[in-house]
Amino acid sequence: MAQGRLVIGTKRYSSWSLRGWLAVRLAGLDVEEVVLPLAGGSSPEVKRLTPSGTVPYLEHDGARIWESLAILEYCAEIAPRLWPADRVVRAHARSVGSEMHAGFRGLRMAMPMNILREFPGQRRTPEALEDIARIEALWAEALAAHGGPFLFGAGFGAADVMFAPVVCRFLTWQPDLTATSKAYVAAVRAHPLMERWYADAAAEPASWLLDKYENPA
Ligand SMILES: N[C@@H](CCC(=O)N[C@@H](CS)C(=O)NCC(=O)O)C(=O)O
Repeated sequence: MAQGRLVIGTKRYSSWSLRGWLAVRLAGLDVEEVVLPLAGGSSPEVKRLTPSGTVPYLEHDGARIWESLAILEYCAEIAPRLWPADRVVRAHARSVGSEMHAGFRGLRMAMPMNILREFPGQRRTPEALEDIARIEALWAEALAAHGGPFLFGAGFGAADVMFAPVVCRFLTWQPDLTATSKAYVAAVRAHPLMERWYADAAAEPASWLLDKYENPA
């Protein structure tokens, strides 16, 4: 029997859910997955099933965890390899992960996640471009220091989990990126868990589609 459940939003749109789901799957937690459609605002079903009224939300072996970063930290206690082993490198990885969690609003507002669509060249607001420049700089620094293909070396880790939805946004909105960023985007997209997430999204009901994400102005 499963040891708990992970409540997430539609895999097509729910960027925060992707983080929680990747962390849980990388740590190998045995939890039932509850996937809910989103309403593009506050959904009653999300409110009913979660303490914060937001997804992702994890119940596991007596623990109740909301906020994707807290879920990631919980998973990393079970699977410490998610963060780099070295204290100094781990501090760097935690910094970039926290910067993602707390920021990049300009990018998030302009270029929402819709993993099954492509809107190349659109929504290049000054705020989004400023965020993208910062993201590319921090990716380049980590990739150069640790040799890639992931931010802190060979393994897909916690920092990559935090940036996976950004990769999805870049694949949809296709801003101009450096060759280094493009290689990183390709490496993340090719990870087997990302393949699974995209396939699951494609199998979701058409009734879950939201016009504001399918037909952006
Ligand atoms: N900071 C939170 C944000 C979670 C969040 O805003 N999730 C959105 C969906 S991606 C949500 O649940 N919105 C409420 C709703 O759509 O009903 C986290 O990291 O988990």
